[in-house]
Order: sequence, then C-alpha cells, then structure tokens
Amino acid sequence: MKGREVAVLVIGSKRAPEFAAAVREQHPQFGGGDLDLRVWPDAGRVEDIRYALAWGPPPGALKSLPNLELIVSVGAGVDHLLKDPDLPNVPVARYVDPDLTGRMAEYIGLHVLLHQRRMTEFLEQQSKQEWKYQPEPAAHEVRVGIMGLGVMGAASAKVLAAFGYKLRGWSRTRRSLPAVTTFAGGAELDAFLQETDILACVLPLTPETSGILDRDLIRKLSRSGRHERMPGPVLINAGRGGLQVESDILAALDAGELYAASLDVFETEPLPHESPLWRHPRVVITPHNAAESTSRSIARYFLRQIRAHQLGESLTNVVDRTRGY
Ligand code: NDP
Ligand code: OXD
Repeated sequence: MKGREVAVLVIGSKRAPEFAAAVREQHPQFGGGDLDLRVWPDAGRVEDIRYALAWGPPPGALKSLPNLELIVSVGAGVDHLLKDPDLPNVPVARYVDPDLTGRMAEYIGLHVLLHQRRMTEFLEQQSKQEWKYQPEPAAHEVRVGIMGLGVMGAASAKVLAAFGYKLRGWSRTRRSLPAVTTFAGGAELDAFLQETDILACVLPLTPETSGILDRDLIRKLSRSGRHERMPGPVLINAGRGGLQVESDILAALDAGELYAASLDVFETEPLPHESPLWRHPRVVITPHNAAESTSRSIARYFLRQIRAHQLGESLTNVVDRTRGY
C-alpha cells in the first residue's frame, strides 16, 4: 500500500470503532503508511473510498460509494450484505480465519457434549439440590449430523471425531471428509436426518435454506435405533436465525419430538424478552457469539485482502452471488 493513499470505510457493525482502531494499528505491518480510514456515517468524500469492511450496512449505503472496488464481510456469513438490493456489483470477500473457525468448532463440540451428557437436566437438578443419576450414552453410541460441510462444518467434524461420535454430514454438493458419512442435496436430506441423533447446523442463510429447520425436518430426525440413553433428538443451530422456525422448535420440544436445543442465532436478534425459548429448561441460548472473532484478526484479514487486490493477486473467499454464500 506504500506511496499511494487508500481510503477505506468501516461500516455497519456496533464494533466499527474497534475494527477501525485495529485496522489503524495493524496497517504498518502491511507495507504502508498511507491509509485514510473512515467510519460510517462519517464517510467524507465518498468518491475516495475504494474498500469497505462491512457488517449489516444500512441498505443502499454501499451504493453511495461510486468508486468502491471490494467489500470485505466482517462475518463468514454474507446474508447481511446480499439482502441489500442495491449492493454494488463488486467482489464480496467473506471472512475466513482460523480464529473464527476454531471458535465455531469449540461451540459445536461444547454443545454436542453438553446434550449427550444430559447437562441441561443436571443443571436443573442442581438448582433443586437434587442428586440423581441419569443414564448417558457414550460418544461412540451417538450419531451427530452436521448440516453444512464448509469451513465451519469441516472443523466441527474434526473436533467431534476426536471424541468418537459417529458423524454424518449434509451439503449442497457431494463432500468427502475423513470419518464422516456424507449426504448431498435435497434428494438425500431425509436419509441424512434419519441417521442423526444430534443435529448441528452451520448452514449459510440463502433462499434455499431459509426456514429449513422446521417441524417437518425435526420429525424426520432419528427416532428408531437410537441408543436408549439418549432421550430424544437434539438441535444445535449456529448458522443463522432465518434457518429456524422458532414456533416449530417450541412445539416439537413440547410434544417430545425434540429433547433439547442449543440456539446461538434467532429469527429476531436480540431474542425478544417475551420469547418462551428463554425460559425452556432444555434450551440453551447464546447471544450470536458461537464464533465472535477478535477485531485484530478481522483487521488483519481486511488488510491482507486489500493488499492482494492492490497487487493484482487473486482474491480469496469471494462469494458466489448466485449461490448466495
Ligand atoms: P461455507 O461456505 O464454507 O460452507 C457452507 C456449507 O453449507 C457448504 O458445505 C455448502 O455446500 C452448504 N450449503 C449451502 N447451501 C446449501 C443447501 N441449499 N443445501 C445443502 N447444503 C448447503 O461457510 P462456513 O462454513 O464458513 O459458514 C457457514 C455459516 O455459518 C455462515 O454462512 C454463517 O451463517 C454461519 N456462521 C455463524 C457464526 C456464529 O457466530 N453464529 C460464525 C461464523 C459463521 P457445498 O459444500 O456444496 O458448497
Ligand atoms: C459470521 C457470524 O457469519 O459471526 O461470521 O455470524
């Protein structure tokens, strides 16, 4: 970046000032002192801006930057950008970094273990000072089905394999992963669900996946041949809230079709106070932080992408807009 001033904009996230500070701090390591850093809404002369680091920008805001060359998403998911009908026709690079991936693998590993070991029941017992044994299956007796076998799904599978879970995976196109029996596309979804005791979803939100986690899907989860110590199927969703139908999840929990759930993402975020999900004894709620990356890692990634673009190198992790992820 040396010798030529480049104007960049950080836009959309509540963490924008934090990201901007990290970009400023990291910038010297990327070969240049000439950086004109702006934070929305103080965009200054919009014609100057060539690069944007964005999370959920106000619709139409990016369109107001006539010389924009690249958008870098603060997240791995890009639904927050693609939903803008006026999104400029420039490359969108999504965030892919070991810091983010490692955190997601931790989250999925933690919540699969939590439900397999019936921890929601033990915590409820603890609140009543109740000392009571519950039969628990061993990891090797439980089948975990991972929806989405991309960066997040593959890293989660690796962690789960170390515990000995029987792994199943589902993706749009056929994937091959060590120790995972894989299924592809709509035609193989039911077969995948029938072999799943704990469903861990790390799908992106696209027109095809919107609302996929509904009652119909839950009812197709394994109900036969399941180990007797696993009281029922479990749903873990760390993809996006738009994937799930919350009224269906609650109805399935109440009907005993679903034993428990861990939800990190919601139809409306923050989850409204009146949602019964907050109070369900076998639902674990986290505030969309399954993988909350550091501003330092995000800034480094943004600067790396800018540098590659300026050097004419090919960009990595560019979103395919027709696929929607
Ligand atoms: P990738 O693009 O690497 O992987 C996406 C996976 O989903 C691929 O395996 C893809 O199939 C599959 N997929 C997409 N559409 C369909 C479909 N219609 N049917 C079946 N499978 C489908 O994304 P990442 O793994 O990096 O991230 C996944 C998502 O996780 C993000 O989009 C984001 O929403 C969420 N996320 C949430 C975080 C949180 O804190 N809660 C943090 C980070 C990510 P194929 O392999 O065939 O392309
Ligand atoms: C992401 C997220 O998509 O944090 O990276 O949700």
